[in-house]
Amino acid sequence: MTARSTCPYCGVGCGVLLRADGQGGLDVQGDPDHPANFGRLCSKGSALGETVGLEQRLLVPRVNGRETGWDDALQRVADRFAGTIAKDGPDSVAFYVSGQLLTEDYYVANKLMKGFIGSANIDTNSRLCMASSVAGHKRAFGTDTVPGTYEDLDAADLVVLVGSNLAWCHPVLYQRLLAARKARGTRIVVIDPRRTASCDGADMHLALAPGSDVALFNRLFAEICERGALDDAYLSHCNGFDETLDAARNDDMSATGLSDAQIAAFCRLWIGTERVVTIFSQGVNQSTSGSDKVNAILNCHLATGRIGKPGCGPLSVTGQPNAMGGREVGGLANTLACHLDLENADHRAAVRDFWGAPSVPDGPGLKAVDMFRAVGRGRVRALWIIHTNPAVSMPEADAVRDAIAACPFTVVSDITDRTDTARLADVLLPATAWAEKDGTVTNSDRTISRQRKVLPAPGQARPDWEILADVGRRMGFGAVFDYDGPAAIFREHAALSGIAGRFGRDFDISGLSRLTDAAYDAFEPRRWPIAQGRSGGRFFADGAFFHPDGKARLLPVKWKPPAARTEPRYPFRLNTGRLRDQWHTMTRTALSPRLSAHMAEPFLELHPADAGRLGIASADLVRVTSAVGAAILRARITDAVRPGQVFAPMHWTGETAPSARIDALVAAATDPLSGQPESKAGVVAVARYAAAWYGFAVSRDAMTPGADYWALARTRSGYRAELAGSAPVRDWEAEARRLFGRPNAEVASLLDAKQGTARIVLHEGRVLAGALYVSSQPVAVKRDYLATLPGTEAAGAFTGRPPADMPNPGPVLCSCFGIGINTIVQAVEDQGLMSVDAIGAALGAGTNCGSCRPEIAELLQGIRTREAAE
Ligand SMILES: Nc1nc2c(c(=O)[nH]1)N[C@H]1C(S)=C(S)[C@@H](COP(=O)(O)OP(=O)(O)OC[C@H]3O[C@@H](n4cnc5c(=O)[nH]c(N)nc54)[C@H](O)[C@@H]3O)O[C@H]1N2
Ligand SMILES: Nc1nc2c(c(=O)[nH]1)N[C@H]1C(S)=C(S)[C@@H](COP(=O)(O)OP(=O)(O)OC[C@H]3O[C@@H](n4cnc5c(=O)[nH]c(N)nc54)[C@H](O)[C@@H]3O)O[C@H]1N2
Ligand code: SF4
Ligand SMILES: [Mo]
Repeated sequence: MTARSTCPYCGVGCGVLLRADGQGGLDVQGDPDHPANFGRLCSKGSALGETVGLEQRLLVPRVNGRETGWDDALQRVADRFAGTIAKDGPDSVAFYVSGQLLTEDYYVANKLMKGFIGSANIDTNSRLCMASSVAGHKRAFGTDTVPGTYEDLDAADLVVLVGSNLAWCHPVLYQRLLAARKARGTRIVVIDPRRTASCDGADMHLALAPGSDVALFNRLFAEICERGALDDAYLSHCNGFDETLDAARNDDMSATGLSDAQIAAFCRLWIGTERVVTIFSQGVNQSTSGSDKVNAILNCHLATGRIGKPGCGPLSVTGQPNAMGGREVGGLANTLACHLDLENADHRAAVRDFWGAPSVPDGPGLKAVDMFRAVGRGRVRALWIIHTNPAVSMPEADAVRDAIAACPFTVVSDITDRTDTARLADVLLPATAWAEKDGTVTNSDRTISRQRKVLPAPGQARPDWEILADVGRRMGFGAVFDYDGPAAIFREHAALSGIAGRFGRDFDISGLSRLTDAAYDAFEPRRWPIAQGRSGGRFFADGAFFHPDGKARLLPVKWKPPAARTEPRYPFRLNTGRLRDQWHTMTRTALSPRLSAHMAEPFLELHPADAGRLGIASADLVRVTSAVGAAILRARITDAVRPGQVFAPMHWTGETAPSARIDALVAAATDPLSGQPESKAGVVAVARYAAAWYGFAVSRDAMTPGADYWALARTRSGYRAELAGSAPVRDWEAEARRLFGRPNAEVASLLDAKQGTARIVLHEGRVLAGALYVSSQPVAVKRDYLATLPGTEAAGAFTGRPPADMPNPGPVLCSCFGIGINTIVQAVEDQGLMSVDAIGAALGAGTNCGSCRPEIAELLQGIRTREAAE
């Protein structure tokens, strides 16, 4: 049987067709009828089937590391929370939750904390993600409303990506944009300090100075006025024009570091194109001027009336699959429920009465950064972390890790015990994973879709909503947490939104408040609002806004630099972000050999001029330090970053590369309005890491590296690891036996103490169990070939190279079909292929999800340039 469900990764919210094979396996295809993707999936969605295995799953509740039953575990949670509240008041406890929770889970968590515990100390990883967009939307529109839809991308003539690497982070939307470009010549502008895969299809890339977006959009605003491009009729629906123009004219566009000609060209294009969509994401939100950046963008759309009409508007793309749903239920510490306001006494009273709750807090609770600081200071003494991994993903991650460890009582709900956060839990609760539970999510364009259960709950795992409701009942809050399933929770949420609708709020899905269980099961994707008299569509074409006077607000904003200044001690600006084939802290994507092949190791991108000056060569390791922490990463020398700027991915953790936890380096400076941390503009020092030795290992089974630097990745035949250390190792054979956990395997080794090289191959029977290659320089072996050998009888392990007659595909570029760079280069040279499409036709590469097409294009460009030079 095939079930229609939703991909559990990014906020595009692609529909998937799931078929369980009855043996724990899952076949995953794109849903041709889902309006977000029409059948397309990216590399991560396509590889979902590789991530549903149970080997790393948490299956039984644990208290202080010992397995126990649900009754014991949840009674302890309830008693400890109740006891702490009785002694120190409701604000001595906190929940830290996630934009990956389903709406039903999120609703129950918010109701429990804000309605019944009586504190607003519930915050979410959306604080690190969407908080600045929420704040910016509310300031401009009066509510947190995303005006447009995905269809606008099909109808736009210009799409501007601001701080968004859409090609890697919302790949299916990016493919949709490229399709529109092919059909109607849509122009694309990328505004990002760094050259990304999204620049490949772009007409213009503005590599502005980090944090300077406000100055650029202020210039655009001033130009809009000077060139007479204002929409005067629409402006009658907006307040604040004069102050905004004044601020825009007086801002300093030189802060952008862009030339006058570049800025003029951008303004000409934007102003001259009526149908313009401005997509923004973390390069905007994760900044100490994040909210101002959002408003600077919204100002330009409002002043031109380019909002709410087909093909125009600002579009904040959400990161997580239910980041939008979390905003709807009011899961942030400063929001209520259904887009109602915590500060509004009428709103509070209405929600309190609806819930039958004793009281609702009248002010905001602790936002994420402050929450973990309060934990560290002992002010929050019972903490429940659900569906997120803050010991890795919060800024000042070492301090956050220490605070969680020191908290008198920490509960963690996760699907695995192998996370930096789960390892710190006093009570660890096994949750069902996405394919094992029912509920709803809302994507970036307000479309609500069902997630459907197709696999049985493994072990004792339970859905998050059920765990939360059980604790609510055990804390004595009774029948209001007696739900017989997610449909009942959804109906309650929809009914509450009807009250919000009566207060004139945007989020109203009261049309679903009487959905039967059967209708909930059969629910088709639908965009909100869903209420009498209002259904789906866009907001604001009519000029009706949600401030008390019904008007929008233009906000005077002024550029300000990032909180940390570069200085002689910390001369580099550290930018961080995402890779195409990993999801956040890798608890799911790192299980997939296909996805792990794309970039198997954490790295730091730095400019060739900086590398030269610091004596850093390609493949060296570098030590990166900031005022709050340190990391060791592989150097990737590239002119994709500007001199003085470095970039590192956020994904690696204590489980996969403990010295590469990038948030250990990031200081917790926050936007004063939104509380969102500046994750993209820290300052650091970079130096060559003086390794005494470098190692590369492949293994059939998991390895336990203990080196100063290590990074572990999955392969089809087992695992691979990069290693390095600053202290010499005396006995490499003993080290290899320990690494591979095989004290009795047969060992063949080739050691050269003078050269500092070692090759050690372990066999069991005739089968290769593991091989370790050591050198005083970065190890030069054919990694992709060696990674195929464990578990086979192949003899090539000792030389580190494939036999001459064996093809070596090289590093994987197309994850969907596992096609390596060498295969593509060979085909280009042998068959004279001249385009990405021709390569696709010949090899299949790039024809499934399309996520690798920008990289294929870059490779092709490289080959052509090389040929031209020869
Ligand atoms: N593959 C993959 N996709 C994902 C995720 C994932 O983990 N992996 N996570 C999802 C989530 S939760 C999120 S929030 C989204 C994030 O999606 P994006 O926001 O697109 O991703 P990031 O890589 O975090 O950052 C985007 C870009 O901001 C740029 N940037 C840095 N500083 C500035 C600046 O001052 N101004 C401007 N204009 N740009 C700047 C960075 O160079 C980077 O290229 O991705 C979602 N999709
Ligand atoms: N430096 C830097 N730091 C960043 C960012 C950045 O760009 N740069 N981006 C920030 C952003 S935008 C985000 S969204 C965060 C993301 O950061 P996190 O939310 O910390 O990262 P995830 O790996 O998505 O964590 C999800 C956890 O939930 C678990 N899980 C999976 N399914 C379930 C389930 O059904 N139930 C439960 N209970 N648990 C489950 C997973 O195993 C995993 O441990 O990182 C932020 N941190
Ligand atoms: S774009 Fe990829 S990760 Fe995002 S929802 Fe679609 S398939 Fe999933
Ligand atoms: Mo995010």
